[in-house]
Amino acid sequence: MSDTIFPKDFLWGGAIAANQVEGAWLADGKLPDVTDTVVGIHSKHPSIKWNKDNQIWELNLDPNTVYLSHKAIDFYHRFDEDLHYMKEMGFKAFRTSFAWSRIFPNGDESEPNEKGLEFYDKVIDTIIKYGMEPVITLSHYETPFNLLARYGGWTNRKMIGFFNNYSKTVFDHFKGRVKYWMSFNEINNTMKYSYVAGGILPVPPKNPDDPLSEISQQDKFQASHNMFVAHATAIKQLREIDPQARMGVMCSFSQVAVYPNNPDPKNVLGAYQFTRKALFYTDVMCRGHYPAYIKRVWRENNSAPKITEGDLELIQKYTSDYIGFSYYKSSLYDQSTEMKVDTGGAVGLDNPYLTIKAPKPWNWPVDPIGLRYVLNVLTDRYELPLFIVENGLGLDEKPDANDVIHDSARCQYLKLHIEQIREAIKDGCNVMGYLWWGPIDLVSAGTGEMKKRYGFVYVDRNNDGSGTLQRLKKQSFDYYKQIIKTNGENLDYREIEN
Ligand code: BGP
Repeated sequence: MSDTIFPKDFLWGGAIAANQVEGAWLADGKLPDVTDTVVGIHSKHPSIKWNKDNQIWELNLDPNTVYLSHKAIDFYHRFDEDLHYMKEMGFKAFRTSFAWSRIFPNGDESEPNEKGLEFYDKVIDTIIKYGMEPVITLSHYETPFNLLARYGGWTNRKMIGFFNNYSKTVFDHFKGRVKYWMSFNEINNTMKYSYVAGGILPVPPKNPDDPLSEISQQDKFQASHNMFVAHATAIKQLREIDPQARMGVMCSFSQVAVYPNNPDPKNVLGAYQFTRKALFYTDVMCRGHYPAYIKRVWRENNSAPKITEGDLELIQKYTSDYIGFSYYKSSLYDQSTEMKVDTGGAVGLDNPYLTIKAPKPWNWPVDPIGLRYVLNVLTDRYELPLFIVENGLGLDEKPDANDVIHDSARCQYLKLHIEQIREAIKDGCNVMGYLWWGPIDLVSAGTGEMKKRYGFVYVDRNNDGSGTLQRLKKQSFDYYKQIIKTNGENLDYREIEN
């Protein structure tokens, strides 16, 4: 046992996203969103086709492809049972997203789909009934497809109005019930996953067979700018409608734990510049202005966004209340190798100092100290409350003959990361909470598969779409329960394994 470090009101819990769990992709008036058109956000060719006559994109599903997210784990019909598992573990907070296109199916309606609101009434009320604080993402890669198909998505300034009609509707509707909001999941992924995260699609396309290749740097900065304005406007709305509530930014900050490969100054500077690609987003959304370094990028690449009068004042005035972020892994930068990104952060060279074996086939390196590093960088730069809204380990696992799922690797991952959060709190970081990514198995965002399982609860569904959808607790279930019960004090998991 070590000292009690975690504050009494620390928000222990877990996080999921509508599109990765709900299924029921066309139920009760919902229409497709951008994620419904792909199998994983790494996909470069969405299932869509250009209709020249009507000048609009249409869905073009491949009958031989399994789009697992369309049915997902059927949370839409099983949310009570699933949330009950979270209650059993003692969760204090539960994060999910609203599927924007359940509430505004086409995205450009003026009135919401009542059935969509009714569904989230039930979900929110159940979360609260089970003693958890709801944490809601307004769009977790879930822009209504019609907004891309017809308007080109976030490069179009009209998107600000559509989004803020949606945000105002849900703020009014859930006032007093939802305290923690975030606007766009991993908004910094707009640069790399411009279609799914950035919600950008050229209309009309120059090359209808490969529209994503047409998205320019300027498009990405324009989409980001429009999202900044929409985020700031949402904060303004929230402060008027529900002053007790808080709006956070949400970024993928594994991309901040980027280490230089060696002391070569070019690598040190290069690694730092790489982290700024992610920090740029919080610089704008938390400090309230565009940082100087980005203006050089705009100048040299001719990629400056069009900024409308009043935008900068709005961004300056309405900054985020807290920083929500995901952290999965660190990466190693060397100027000789091109850095890539995936849903877990950045991908560079292998780091020989990381000794825990990265689970295959995904090979995401395990680096708990990287989390402490990120927490400290963010504290130094912003001095804002920090909310770890995603951290987790995906494993390919199956129940044994006795229906037991041995996941000590997950327990170890949890233990090591919580130890580092404890250190960061001692360092002086203001950490509000810790949400495990995927407390129940769900569809992977990156690859669209079921095989990459994050849950404390197993779901019987496979990559080919087969499975009974039956739920089963894994060994880590009791371990996380113990951690929460002791407020992060008892991290011993040997007993649980036996
Ligand atoms: C983050 C996303 C999540 C989630 C997680 C793990 O980028 O916000 O939606 O899925 O990554 O990634 P993956 O599902 O690809 O393993």
